[in-house]
This record gives sequence, structure tokens and C-alpha cells, in this order.
Amino acid sequence: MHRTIHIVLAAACVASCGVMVVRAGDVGPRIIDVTADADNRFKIPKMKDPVITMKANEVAVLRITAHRGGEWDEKDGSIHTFTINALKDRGWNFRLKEGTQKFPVVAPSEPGEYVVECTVKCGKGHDDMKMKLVVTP
Ligand SMILES: [Cu+2]
Repeated sequence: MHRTIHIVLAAACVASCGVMVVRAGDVGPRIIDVTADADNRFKIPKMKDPVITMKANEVAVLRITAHRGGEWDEKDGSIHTFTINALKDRGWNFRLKEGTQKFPVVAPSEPGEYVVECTVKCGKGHDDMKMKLVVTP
């Protein structure tokens, strides 16, 4: 009798733990890939005009891969930035080094369109180095 109960409890534990492991993978923050490329453009795989779409207050991780253009910031070696002026004070201002870096972000609570720009004078095309963040309700 006792043994039966123990086996049932153990089975229940294994089952629920298994479910939790699967769920933990599902609810992790979304990873958003962006490239700040050597031709001084932002790029997102499979998008002609790169746009990031997030829900208001969504938590995500930006995974930005940067490649050096013609010029860079001599002071700290940053080759581009990923900057949203309207959200700078909420952390949306990342100085990029060659390679891939991850940045946790929280979308603003105000839906709308936000312009992403590069603030490092990175060479030809720098003035047009922009993309969009669209925040949906
Ligand atoms: Cu740039």
C-alpha cells in the first residue's frame, strides 16, 4: 500500500517537473536579431526595411551583431550605436563593438513608432542609418 503511494507521487513529480522544464523554455524573453552592418545599415533577416515590432511593455533581448564601417569612435572604439532618442532615458541607447552583444530591453508602454538611429559617425551612409521600432497596444 505504502509503496504504491510512493510510486504514484514519484510519477506525478517527474511528470510535473517535465512540464515545467518545457514551459520555462517557452516563456523566456523573445530574442530579436539585428545587424548593424559594414555598409552602415541596420538589417534584420528576411526584411527589406528592418522594423522591430513589440507589444507595449514587452520584455525582449536584442541580439545585435555589428560590423565596422569606414569610420568609428576613436574614444571608446564603438563602431555604431543602436539609439532611440525618445527612449534614451529608458536605456534604449547601446554602443556597439565589433561582434555580437545582447541587450535586455523593455518596450515602452506608449504604442507608436520610434526611430532607431546610429549616433557614431560610421562613414558613408551614416546619415541614413536608421530603422524603426513599432510598439503595438
Ligand atoms: Cu553607424
